Amino acid sequence: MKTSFASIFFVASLASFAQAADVMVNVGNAKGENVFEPAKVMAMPGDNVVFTWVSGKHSVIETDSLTACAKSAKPNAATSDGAFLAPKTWSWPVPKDATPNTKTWFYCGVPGHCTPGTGGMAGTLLIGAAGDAGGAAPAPGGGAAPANGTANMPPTPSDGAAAKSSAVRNYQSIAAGVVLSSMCMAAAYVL
Ligand SMILES: [Cu+2]
Repeated sequence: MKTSFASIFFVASLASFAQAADVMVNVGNAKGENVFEPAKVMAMPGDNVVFTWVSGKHSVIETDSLTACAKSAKPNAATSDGAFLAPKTWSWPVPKDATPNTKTWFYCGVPGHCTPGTGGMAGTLLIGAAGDAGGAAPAPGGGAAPANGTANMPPTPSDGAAAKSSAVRNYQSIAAGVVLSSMCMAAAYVL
C-alpha cells in the first residue's frame, strides 16, 4: 500500500517535468546572415522546436546529416513547406516517440545557403532523455540521464520550513512541494 501510494506520487512528480516545452531557434539574425541561432539545440520528445525568422528568406527542412543539405529520407521528415521571408514562425513538433539520445539535423533549402558536403546554414537537434533540460544544447558530458531519477527532485525548500516542527511542516509545505519531494524520495527508495 505504501509502495503504490509513493509510486503514484513518484510518477506524478515526474509528469510535472514532462510538460512540452518550446525550444527557440532564430532563422537568420540581425546581421542578415544565413544562420540558425543557436545552431545546436536539445528538445525532449513532445517538445516543439519553434523557428522564428529574423532576417532573409529561408526554409527549414529536416536532413540526415549536418552537411547533406538534402531532405531527410525519413517518411515523416519535418519541413517548413517552402521558403519564407521574416517575419514568420514555424513549429517542428518533436514526435513523442522520438528516441532519446539521438540526433537529427535541419538545413535551409534556399540555393546557396547550404552546400552539400560542406554545410552552411544547418543545425543539429539533439533528442534529450529524462533529466535533460531543453534549449541550447549543453556542453559535452552534461545532461546525462540520472540512473535513479533523483536528479529530477524539486529543489529543497529554504531553511525556514525546515526549522518548523515536522507536523507543522507537513501541513504548511504542501504548496511548496515538500510532500511531493519526500514522496518522490520514498518512491526512489522503494522502487
Ligand atoms: Cu537560408
